[in-house]
Amino acid sequence: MTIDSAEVLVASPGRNFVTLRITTSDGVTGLGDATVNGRELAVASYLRDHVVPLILGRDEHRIEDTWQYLYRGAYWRRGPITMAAIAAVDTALWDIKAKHAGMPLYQLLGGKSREGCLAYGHASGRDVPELFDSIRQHQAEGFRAIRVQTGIPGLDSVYGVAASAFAGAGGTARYDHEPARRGAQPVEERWDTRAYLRHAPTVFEAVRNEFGPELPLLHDAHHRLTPIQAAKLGKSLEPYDLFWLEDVTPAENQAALRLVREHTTTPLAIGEVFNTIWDYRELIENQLIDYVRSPVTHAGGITALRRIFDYAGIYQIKSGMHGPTDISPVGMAAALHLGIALHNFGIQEYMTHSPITDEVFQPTYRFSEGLLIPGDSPGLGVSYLDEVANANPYDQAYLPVNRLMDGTVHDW
Ligand code: CS2
Ligand code: MG
Repeated sequence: MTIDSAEVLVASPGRNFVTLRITTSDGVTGLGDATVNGRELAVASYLRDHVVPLILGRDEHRIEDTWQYLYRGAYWRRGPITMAAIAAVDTALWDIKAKHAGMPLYQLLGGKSREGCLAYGHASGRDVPELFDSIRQHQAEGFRAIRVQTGIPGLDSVYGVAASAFAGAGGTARYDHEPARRGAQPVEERWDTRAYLRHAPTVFEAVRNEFGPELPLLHDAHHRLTPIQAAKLGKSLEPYDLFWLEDVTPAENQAALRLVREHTTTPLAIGEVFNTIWDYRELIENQLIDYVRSPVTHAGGITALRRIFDYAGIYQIKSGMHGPTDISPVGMAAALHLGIALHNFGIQEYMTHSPITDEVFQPTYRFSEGLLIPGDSPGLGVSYLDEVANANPYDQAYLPVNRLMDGTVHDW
């Protein structure tokens, strides 16, 4: 059997997605997610113009060989666009192989290592009372671990907090935060690190007083602190026993985390913007992080991410796969099949997709009592309804750009 066709599907059911659909000569289809938020068309072109012509006619069973062919054969390696394109091909081929085998993908990956994948939800509020409402709402939905993000006095908008509540299921107010904004230009936000460092510990103190010591709490500093500021935040949050503190400082300079480690025992999660095992090498070998955040979609697919987790497992570092809405249900399904099979699974991020998104992708994974469980149908357990997708064409959207109060461009 060979790869007969490969379609690059770009649409915007709720938000923009890029999906690769491979069909084999015996009519089996496989799906892969290639969505890079705010740069979707770059991956679509990379796939359409440079990858699809190269994979047509190839043996769909040779996943590792195809991975190496696309990675080494490109000469120009790594980076978010290349690795998302390779991830889409890889994921689609694993979907096809599992369908050929007549089993859910996790069975091919070694079978279940647990009954389900512990998931964390996004609670947020412009202030503490709104945050408490959002935490209670997520607990009512079954979440057993909660990410906490709040507004900061003096700042109009910050990462992770919806500008306004909108009606969720059953009319309850929801504060989900979709970071990408439709438009020809990115919106600009202002940031004040000192205000944030003063405010964050007071929020976690309030949450612990209100919800007690057991509830696993996560927080995303979203790459905005210098190493010493990151050390200070980690230390100031220690009394509140966080499950993890995420992206506390930009990690291109992996050694920066040494300074953070010297000052705090707050567990650290990093990697959602990483694309290869090389981005992690120093962090993992020197025990500088506790959770690997890469999703299947951005780290070269199941073939490559499984390798990163096996490497991290040597250092007792666990998975914490990125799972916001800009990871499509195809990417989420792939994460769950890998996550349920993996030994060193830690936790899975779960930002629920909108109903129209789910209508297109028909995901068979389910959320039950705080756990995400992949479907049991052969393959990944996702589909792609063209007619619904095509009724929602791509619509340009960008992530915000961040500036300090003096106008200096800063990490968003
Ligand atoms: C975030 C994301 O979920 C997270 O941990 O860092 O929301 C991130 O901002 C978006 O995925 C960017 O596209
Ligand atoms: Mg994050």
